[in-house]
Amino acid sequence: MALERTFSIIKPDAVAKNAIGAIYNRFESAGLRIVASKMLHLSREKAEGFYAEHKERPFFGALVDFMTSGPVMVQVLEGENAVVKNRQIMGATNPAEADAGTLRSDYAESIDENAVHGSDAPESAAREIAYFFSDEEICPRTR
Ligand code: RTP
Ligand code: MG
Repeated sequence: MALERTFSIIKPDAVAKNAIGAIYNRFESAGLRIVASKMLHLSREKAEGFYAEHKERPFFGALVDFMTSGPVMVQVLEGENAVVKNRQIMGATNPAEADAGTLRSDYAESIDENAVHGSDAPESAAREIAYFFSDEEICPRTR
C-alpha cells in the first residue's frame, strides 16, 4: 500500500494532562511519522469551521467550547494506511467503548472530552490538513 497522510489533533484535555509526548510516542511506535506539527489555541471561528459537519447536532456548542478551552497540538501523520492506523491507535469515540491500550481508553474521560481527533477517511484527511497547514509546513522525510 502507498504512503498515506492523516490529520490528528491532541485535544485540550490531553494537552492539559501533559500527555503530548506520550501520545507522539504511540504514533511513532506504530510506524506513523510526524511530518508537520504545531500548537494552537483555536478561535471559536476556527473550531466551528473544523466541525462544520456537526453544526446541527445537539452537542455542537459544547464541542466548540471544549475545543477552544485550551491549546491543542495539530499534526500530520504519514505512513502506510495512516488513516485507519491512526483510528485504531485512537480507539472508539466514546472512551467507555474504546479497546484497552488505545489513546481514548488511556487518556479520555468522556465522549465529550476524548483526547484526540483523527481524520475518518483520506478525503477528510486532505481537507483537514489543508485547513491547518500550508504545503511549506509539511516536511516529508528525506532520510
Ligand atoms: P473526532 O472527529 O473528534 O476525531 O471524533 P470521531 O470521528 O470519533 O467522532 P465524530 O462523530 O466525528 O464526533 C466529533 C466529536 O463530537 C463529540 N461527540 N459527542 N455527545 C455525543 O453524542 C457526541 N458525539 C460526538 C465527540 O467529542 C467527538 O469526538
Ligand atoms: Mg470525526
